[in-house]
Amino acid sequence: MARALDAGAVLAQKRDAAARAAALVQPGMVVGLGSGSTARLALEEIARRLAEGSLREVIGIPTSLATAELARARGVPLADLDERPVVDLTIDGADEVGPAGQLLKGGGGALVREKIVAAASRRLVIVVDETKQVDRIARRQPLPVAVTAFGWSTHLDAVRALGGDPALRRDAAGRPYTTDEGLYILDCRFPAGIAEPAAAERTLKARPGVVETGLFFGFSPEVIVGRGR
Ligand code: A5P
Repeated sequence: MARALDAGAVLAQKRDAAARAAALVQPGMVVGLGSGSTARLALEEIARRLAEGSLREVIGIPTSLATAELARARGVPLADLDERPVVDLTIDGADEVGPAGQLLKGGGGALVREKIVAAASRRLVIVVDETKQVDRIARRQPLPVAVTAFGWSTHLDAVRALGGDPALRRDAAGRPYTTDEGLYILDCRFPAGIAEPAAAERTLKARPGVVETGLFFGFSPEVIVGRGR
């Protein structure tokens, strides 16, 4: 189990992981730009290297509208997957890193685009602080499940049958939160984690209306755990 870290130490580790990942970006690469606070730090570092001239001709593939907006603000050239369907390297964060490179993602709501970009990537680099490491996936963070707004509540009993406690994600005004694709998210708590995540993924993905889950398997990610303090 990860030790508790104060906010300053967490930020220092995120910065370290982001900088080490950004250093992997080479001139001419198509780079998947992840979402969340750690991926944002990596994007800032890539933008800094482009601005100072130590990096050039990079094309970013953003995994969310928020990341696209930040990249544009920092002058990072962008394309979409229809223009550049093969991504050389994606740098993204994660909410949990479990055994054998299992990932839990989607705390920021970008799981659908993140998974599509990860699947299109030759290399997936995940940047985390040490608190994200778990011995069983979904033990600490709820599993986000992106579903169509139509019929969203039909999935609640299926999540409960898996041992989860689902809750519809809401925005600050109490309205259902919607993803960049206009989907709803069910945040599913599993008090003891998910013992058989691959089976849970199959069960959930088989349901009409379930678009994606935050379980990322089979991507062979290179996980960079930040160092410091
Ligand atoms: C976004 O939807 C998520 O998958 C993020 O990658 C994840 O929440 C990690 O975010 P932080 O780096 O902010 O912890």
